[in-house]
Amino acid sequence: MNWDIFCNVVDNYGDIGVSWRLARQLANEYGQKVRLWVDDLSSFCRICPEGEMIETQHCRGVEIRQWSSPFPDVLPFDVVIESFGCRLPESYVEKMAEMPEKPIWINLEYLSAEDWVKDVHGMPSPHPKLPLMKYFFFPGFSEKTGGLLLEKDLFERRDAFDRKTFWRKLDIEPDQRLKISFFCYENPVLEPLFEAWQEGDEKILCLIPEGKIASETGSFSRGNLEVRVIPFVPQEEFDPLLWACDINFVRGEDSFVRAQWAGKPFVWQTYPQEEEAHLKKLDAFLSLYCENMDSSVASAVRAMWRAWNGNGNAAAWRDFLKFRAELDAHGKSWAEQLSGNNLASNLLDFCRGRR
Ligand code: TRH
Repeated sequence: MNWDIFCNVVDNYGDIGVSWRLARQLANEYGQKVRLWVDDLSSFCRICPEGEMIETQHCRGVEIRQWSSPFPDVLPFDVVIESFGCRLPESYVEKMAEMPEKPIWINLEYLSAEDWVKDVHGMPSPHPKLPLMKYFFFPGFSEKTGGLLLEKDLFERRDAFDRKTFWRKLDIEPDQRLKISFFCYENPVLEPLFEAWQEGDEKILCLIPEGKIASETGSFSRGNLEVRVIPFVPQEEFDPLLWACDINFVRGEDSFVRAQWAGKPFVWQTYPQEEEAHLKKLDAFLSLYCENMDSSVASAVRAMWRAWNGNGNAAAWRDFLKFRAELDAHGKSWAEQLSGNNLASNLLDFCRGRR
């Protein structure tokens, strides 16, 4: 099939991160023809540096088109994905309605572990005026959802990964220090967390990818903590950083999923939303993730994650560290458990079944 994926970059890299990952996977693993429409090419170029600020280009087997206004006069493809409910151009929707065989229109939704997701995943919604049907496709953690984006060979590459070579390339000694990758939003408890680390018993190397937070903290050494700013890498090179580190701080949606595939202890900062909806998402995920954990480990994880997403708490950090070995083992089986529900292949089956 031919796929049009639309991406409206709201902020950060999550919208383009998910759209780009899906586009690459459909094209390169499933042999699909994919055209990705992006309204902000500069964010695209950040996660795919070979990209250029031009109207049409091809990168990694995907056609990238600038989503401009007025929208170009093109014929819609077999499957049309609007990622995260971005509104499609009116003229394009009208063309969809004129096609003899109507395209399959999918709204690829945000990821959430909340229970209601399984009830709405796959739901159809007829267009109020035109002869078109849109389907809601929800990624998620349970079997009744659309699953998660996972490349075929990811676990194989992860398990064959050579940490030492990775550290040397970054010009970092593969020493005994605890290595933490640190991808986060602005956070009032960041300073107290750094203070706890600098005064803690363990030597820590905290790696912050270039960006807003890194430009505020810069690189420094204080007590047992060294903070080092590292380059922002192309999307494919983000996984190895997570595999190499002992603990990963992640955020948003895509890096959150990647940390789970890495199978390491991790801490998630949710994307802040109105009326604290993000805290509901946090708790819903914690309920699933902690379900089969020993109760003391589960309490430590809950306390740490809530501290990082709210009030801060040095004791929570110390407890979290104590359970590293347990969390490592849990991370591996959690990744295994989730890996059976693959979003790209579910999406293909969903669309094939509707043609
Ligand atoms: O950038 P984000 O905060 O994106 C957010 C969320 O997706 C949120 O749900 C959404 O509503 C909002 O954007 C608009 O975090 P996320 O989702 O983890 O995306 C980051 C992407 O950046 C991910 O694909 C990994 C990639 N990345 C790199 O390619 N190189 C890097 O060096 C780093 C640190 C990240």
